Amino acid sequence: MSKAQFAQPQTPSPELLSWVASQLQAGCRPDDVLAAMRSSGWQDAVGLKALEQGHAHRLADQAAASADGLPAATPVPEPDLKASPSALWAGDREVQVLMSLVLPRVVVFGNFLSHQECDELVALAQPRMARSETVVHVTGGNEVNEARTSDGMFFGRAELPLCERIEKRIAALVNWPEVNGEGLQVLHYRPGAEYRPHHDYFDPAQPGTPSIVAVGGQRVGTVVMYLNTPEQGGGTTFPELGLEMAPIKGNAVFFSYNRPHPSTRTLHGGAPVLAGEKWVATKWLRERPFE
Ligand code: PD2
Ligand code: ZN
Repeated sequence: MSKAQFAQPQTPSPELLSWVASQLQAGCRPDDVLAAMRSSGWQDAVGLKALEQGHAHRLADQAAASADGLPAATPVPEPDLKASPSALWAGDREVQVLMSLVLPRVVVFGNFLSHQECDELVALAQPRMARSETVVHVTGGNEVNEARTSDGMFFGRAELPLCERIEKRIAALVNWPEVNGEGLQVLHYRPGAEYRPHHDYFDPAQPGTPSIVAVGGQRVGTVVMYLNTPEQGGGTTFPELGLEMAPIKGNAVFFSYNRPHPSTRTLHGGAPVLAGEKWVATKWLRERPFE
């Protein structure tokens, strides 16, 4: 390829615009954002255009949100996809970027966990499994619920070296402090079990929510990691997007939500397992340190 071809004018990609918007939302200085784009190979003219568009988008979003009475937007975890990489270094492992959607932000990662890590996590969780409970937003407590017919358990954050390793990997991959997260949750679905569509943030209209978010603030992102490959069914679905993630052992899906509101279009569920069984680990990321 000739030098002239390298010097072709670039246009900002959707991934670049999304990354710029997230950096501005997180309070980064425009000069620093521009420098980061330059070091990823983007021309300054493109970087400036992306900054301008990202800033305009953020102002429009803020204005629309306050006009509609929506909760304020908060910074969210964000993988660095500004140069559209096919793989990312997650601190101790290379992870593939298999699919990404900008709005809502959904990213599918391949090779996130090794098969050995998946098997170890299942073996460590198995003795502690109990029928899953969901948070009752009215009271802030937990109860068994027909919407979630899996069994589950929670590890404490960094409870075991394996948990800590996975938590560090997530933190590195989505650029979010390790302490701003709940411990890993492991879920086991038998044939017919499902997790009906829901949002992972806590509904601000429910009386129990202030006590739930008093420590750590709202949930702002989710990573669902597939610990096995069910024979049939068990995908993670986003009904508003017409999107279904195949549950493949070792892969993970990440999505974020910048305000606790359905406008984030992050309604998602675990489709019924039709044959075989399904194991997942979920990590919920919080606004602030969860401790
Ligand atoms: O197991 C899943 O696919 C799934 C789907 C929706 C898990 C969760 N939500 C969750 O743990 O929040
Ligand atoms: Zn969920």
